[in-house]
Amino acid sequence: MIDLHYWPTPNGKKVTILLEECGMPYRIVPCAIGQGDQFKDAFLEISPNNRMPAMVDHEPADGGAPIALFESGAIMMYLAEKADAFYPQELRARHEVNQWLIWQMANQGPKSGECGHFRRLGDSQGDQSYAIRRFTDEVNRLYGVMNNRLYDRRYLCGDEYTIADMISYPWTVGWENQGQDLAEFPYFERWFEELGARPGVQRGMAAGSELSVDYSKLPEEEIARLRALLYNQRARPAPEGGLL
Ligand SMILES: N[C@@H](CCC(=O)N[C@@H](CS)C(=O)NCC(=O)O)C(=O)O
Repeated sequence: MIDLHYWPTPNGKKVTILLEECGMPYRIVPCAIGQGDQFKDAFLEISPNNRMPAMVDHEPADGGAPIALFESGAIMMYLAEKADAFYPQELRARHEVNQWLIWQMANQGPKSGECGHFRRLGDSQGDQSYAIRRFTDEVNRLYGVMNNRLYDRRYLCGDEYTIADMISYPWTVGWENQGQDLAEFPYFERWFEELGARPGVQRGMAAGSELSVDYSKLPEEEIARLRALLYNQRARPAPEGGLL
């Protein structure tokens, strides 16, 4: 059984899409990031970056001790390899998928996250217009990268639907809040509609939706509490007595 430490955000939904597409049994272990579960010692043991998703596979293929992983890209490569699905075996095809998966992890995910952060922030922390323009433009550039890629390919890596598509989808669902216009990206839109119609994608996107919180409806003091917890995080001190 797979334990998925999860909260229903785009980074979490990448993994539930894959699990649903593979029909792989899993258990959601809620990691309530608004309540600080990501800073608890037991969670940090499996995810030292204090971010979810994280995963524990209690039945790894080698029959050994459970395997714990953090970083959605690493989790997806692991699960797709285990299922032998959506991840081609052939050398060139596999590395093409790796390349686009890492593109997502290094570009589309972080830039979309910052875009959402600054667009939601408003003026409470001073003038954000440069940051909003910077990240809205970067996200626009990245939609363009996908649009050009999909101009003559059905999926990001060719004719086959792979984990590179699944990992890129959840961050695009909020295109409107990212200040984008899909009319600018017709080849991307064709892909977006096709993926959105897949039952596995729909189940993955809906996973854990009962946990969702509508932040826009929270009282001001609750929003201030969340900001104090989630924003401006700094290094956690290492314990005394380590290797020097
Ligand atoms: N690169 C990581 C990013 C994960 C990430 O940023 N997760 C967010 C939720 S989408 C989180 O756990 N935030 C907790 C926090 O900010 O303290 C991945 O793809 O797994």
